[in-house]
Amino acid sequence: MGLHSSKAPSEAQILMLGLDGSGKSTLLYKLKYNEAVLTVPTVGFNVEMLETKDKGRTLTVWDVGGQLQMRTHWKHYYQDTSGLVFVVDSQEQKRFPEAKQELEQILGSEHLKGLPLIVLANKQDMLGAASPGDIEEALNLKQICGNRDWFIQPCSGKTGEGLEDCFGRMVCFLKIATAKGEKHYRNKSNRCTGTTLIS
Ligand SMILES: Nc1nc2c(ncn2[C@@H]2O[C@H](COP(=O)(O)OP(=O)(O)OP(=O)(O)O)[C@@H](O)[C@H]2O)c(=O)[nH]1
Ligand SMILES: [Mg+2]
Repeated sequence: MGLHSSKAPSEAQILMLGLDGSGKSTLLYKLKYNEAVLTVPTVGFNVEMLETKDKGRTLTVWDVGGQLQMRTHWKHYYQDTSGLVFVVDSQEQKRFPEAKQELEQILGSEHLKGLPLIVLANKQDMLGAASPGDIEEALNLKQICGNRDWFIQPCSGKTGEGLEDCFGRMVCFLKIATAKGEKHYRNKSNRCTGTTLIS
């Protein structure tokens, strides 16, 4: 689903990417079922529909495997995406350069130009987890995000903390884009406080 229509879409596709082991599947199932699911590395994708408390609006979240051999397939999921979530393992600081490189490549895609981005600083429950500020700097977010709406959200797929805020904020970003009737919009991040909860 694109964002060209002036009518608010009731369903939007969200693409969730990130390095292998960053916690994408864990947080998706925590959010959807409020359960700690024992995950295995995703070969292919998982997809779940999340209902929001916003007049029947739903988000279809695609969680695509992040192993090296899976990353070449990421581009096949770009086409109908309305918003991006990029998950970072906050504890694995030695992989921040790799995460930065992958995110930079994703954001360079023409299909994803101008789409809102939320970076999830996951595994905040772990000792030694980098702060969102440190991750923002390590990934050089201000520069690589350009004019798109973006936000970095601390969270834990284990405890569930921060997950509803993330997708609530995404709903808000999508509404702003729809209201404007355009795919490219800028500097409105401060209007989204992430209060729309996912049920
Ligand atoms: N402590 C802690 N562990 C987490 C958290 N999120 C995920 N994990 C663990 O991290 C490991 C990898 O999680 P996955 O959800 O499989 O990671 P993924 O990003 O889906 O990995 P791929 O499918 O290979 O791309 C698992 O052992 C999870 O239990 C978290 O917030 N805190
Ligand atoms: Mg997975």
